[in-house]
Amino acid sequence: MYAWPASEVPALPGQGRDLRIHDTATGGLITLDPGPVARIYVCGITPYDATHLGHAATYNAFDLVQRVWLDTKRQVHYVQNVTDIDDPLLERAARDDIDWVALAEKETALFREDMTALRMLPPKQYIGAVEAIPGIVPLVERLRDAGAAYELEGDVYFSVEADPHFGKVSGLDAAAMRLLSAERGGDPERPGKKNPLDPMLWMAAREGEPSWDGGSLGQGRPGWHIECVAIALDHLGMGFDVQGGGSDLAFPHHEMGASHAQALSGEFPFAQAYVHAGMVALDGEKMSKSKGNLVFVSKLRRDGVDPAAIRLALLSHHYRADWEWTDQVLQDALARLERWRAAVSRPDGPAADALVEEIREALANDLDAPAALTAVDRWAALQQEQGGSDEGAPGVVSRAVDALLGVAL
Ligand code: 5CA
Ligand code: ZN
Repeated sequence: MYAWPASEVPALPGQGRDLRIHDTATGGLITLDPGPVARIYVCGITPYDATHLGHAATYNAFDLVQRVWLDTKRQVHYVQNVTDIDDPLLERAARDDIDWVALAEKETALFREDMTALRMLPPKQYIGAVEAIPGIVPLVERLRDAGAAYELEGDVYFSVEADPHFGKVSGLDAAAMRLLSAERGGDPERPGKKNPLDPMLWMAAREGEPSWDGGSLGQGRPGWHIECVAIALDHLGMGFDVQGGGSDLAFPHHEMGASHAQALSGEFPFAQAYVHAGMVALDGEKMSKSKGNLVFVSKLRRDGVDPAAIRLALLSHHYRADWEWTDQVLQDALARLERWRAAVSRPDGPAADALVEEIREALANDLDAPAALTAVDRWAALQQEQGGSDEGAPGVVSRAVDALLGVAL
């Protein structure tokens, strides 16, 4: 699948810092040590509805990871998927009496436009679940042949016991896992499973649902976790630097994905760090397509809201915090954007080298975007109150804000 166009990332004087980031598996901050090509996999959307601000906040966090790495003069190998076949997509298509393929294409196209408008750097590979099926089937066959998967009435399940490291991503106990599994696409109540937590790898064709040739697995479609594993292993390999997504993916999705990959390869870990963004809420509840309490990026854009202000609104919260979208959040971002634009539109200003270092330091410290915004606020206030005589400074600030925060002034 094609992704979306990259906005330019201006070069900055000096050199960025290595990223220290919170890893869900160890429960603390770790300093990543990527090679010359840093590798990141970020879980993509299930395209049955438009991109809401919760999605945008999560992709914003991982866009910052990319920008910090680029600033250290590394290349970034970024891979993202699109879950373009799954139950919610089929259910929504049936509800609205439309073709599920057309629905997925329409919402994926809108997502690309939203990402472009928000200046999110695109993945190098943007891969749909459907196009990944030929790579998924042999992985499921291998797991089955190694005894790490078993058949139940034509469906194939992964046996969580096959991975000695199972549980290390989320650190949850069995009872908590069972609750979340039921909530998030698992089927712990199904009779006949070896362990109630075992997730599906391959679902045998169901009457009236789309299915694909699964070789020795028979006609069917892939489970959710193996989709991301197949795509990540194909393009990044084991031990890549960051596995990213919202905190609702830590269990079961990233836990199961890590176990699939570790059972397949015999290696540990699947990813060096599991990084999770907090949940954005509206009216006191997590914004979610199933609840329908959504603010869409595309709707704000249609209403004429500058995407740079939407981005500033996202940046004004730490990525790990759960926070609430309110109109005030957007009003504050619009006011900030106006102040910053006024400050950089002058021909000269207060020296900016220290500011660039402050933004770098803030982002390298577990992506502390709010601290970076405060630093720019201070420079803009100084500009407003005292001005300055450094001719290059406004240009340096607008390039730094673009390169490191993805905000075009
Ligand atoms: N296709 C799968 C991942 S393989 C999926 O979870 N799709 S999604 O469309 O439901 O979510 C896409 C991303 O947005 C995920 O990382 C998810 O954790 C994140 N996300 C969903 N809702 C919110 C929210 N309210 N706040 C923050 N992030 C969210
Ligand atoms: Zn995923």
